Amino acid sequence: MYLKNGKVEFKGKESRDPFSFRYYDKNRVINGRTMGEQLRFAMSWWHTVNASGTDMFGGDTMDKTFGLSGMEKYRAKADFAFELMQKLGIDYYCFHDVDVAPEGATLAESVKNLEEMTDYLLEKQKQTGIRPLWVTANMFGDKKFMAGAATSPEADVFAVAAGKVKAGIDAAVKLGAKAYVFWGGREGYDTLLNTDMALELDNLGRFMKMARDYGRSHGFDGDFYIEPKPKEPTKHQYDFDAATCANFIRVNGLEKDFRLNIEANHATLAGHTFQHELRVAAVNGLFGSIDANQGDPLLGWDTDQFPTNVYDTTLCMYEVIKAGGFTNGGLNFDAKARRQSDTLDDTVLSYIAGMDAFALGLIKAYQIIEDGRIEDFIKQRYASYESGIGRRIVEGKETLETLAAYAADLKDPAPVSGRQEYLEAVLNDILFSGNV
Ligand code: XLS
Ligand code: CA
Ligand code: CA
Repeated sequence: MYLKNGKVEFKGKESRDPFSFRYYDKNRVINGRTMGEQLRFAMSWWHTVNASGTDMFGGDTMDKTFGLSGMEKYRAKADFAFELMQKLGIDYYCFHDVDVAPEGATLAESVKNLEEMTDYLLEKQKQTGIRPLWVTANMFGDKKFMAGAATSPEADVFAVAAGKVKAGIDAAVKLGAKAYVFWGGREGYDTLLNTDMALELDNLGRFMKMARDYGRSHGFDGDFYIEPKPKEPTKHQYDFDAATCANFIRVNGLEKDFRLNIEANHATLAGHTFQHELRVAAVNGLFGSIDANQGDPLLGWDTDQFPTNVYDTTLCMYEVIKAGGFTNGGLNFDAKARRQSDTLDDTVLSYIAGMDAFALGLIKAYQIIEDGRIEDFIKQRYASYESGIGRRIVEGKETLETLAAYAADLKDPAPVSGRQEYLEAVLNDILFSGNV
């Protein structure tokens, strides 16, 4: 197995060594900061360390048990995870509570297992300098959460979920994570015939406020993220998309503490582009972190594939740069190797593909900005708001009456071409010519 023998090195774009980076050069400085600092790659524990190829029609194609069971198995998985991250030069990881430690029969037992395993993780962190990008709790897998966690009709389920989040925040503080994620697994509904939507939404708000209050009074100074997703597993998830989450955050007064974790595959499930969701987060002041993956437009469910589409990674990094870059967030590969890519070598190759696609995206995103044709076009397109009547509109100095008087004798204002095809050609030009 490759992993046993080598470390993945940057060898440049001429390299034909499949186990090398062709674009990701961790220490290369672009615009004043290294690629590593700007991309902040993270490994997703659930896919990389646990997912074993199961789908609706068949069982495992990969064995990730290391021939062990119980806590021993979880320690072996942690050893594997840290070895993989070191070989790839990845500095962060993301996990759900039950990814790293087995669930017990009661909340107390589960928390004990988690504490034991986070002791182990902390040791490995000290040896390697790797730490979590974010932590979360799985509140969707177990049967008790079949009707939701914070939005469950059962108050006892709400209480267990609260206990899991408390333990998750404690783990985040202990391991030095600067973010805690809420993906509303089953926080939604399948039919309104059995659902009190108003109570469920209020309870979800109450739950988030409890998490914030607990975190802020127990040493958690990072970000809370909500991760939008429109459907799957429920038919309608409350955190449908970035705009819906922005409204939820404001309605509940959480905007000081909460931001968004945007996942590419979830954006497309919502009928949006990845870039759209990132832009909505940014214009609302809620850009936080990214789950880096891609869906398959022909399949239409949450396939969580490794991101290899360079158009998407470029436009993503363009949005990240325009939003000021990551602070506590980063690029978490919420992605799994395909069922037929069933060897550990495939896992390594998948990460290389995703990391290189984002490195190239970062390089190309800066080239879009330096090239200037797209940016200048947009500036020019809105130039009428920089002086005269446009400027007065923007400054709030006009009213419907003053504008009606101004417009009364105007001839039909001439619309200006949006030049979409030209701009798409410019993007191609930047992507397929020039240096890397
Ligand atoms: C599922 C989500 C999940 C979150 C973390 O679709 O992507 O993996 O990222 O709970
Ligand atoms: Ca995700
Ligand atoms: Ca997903």
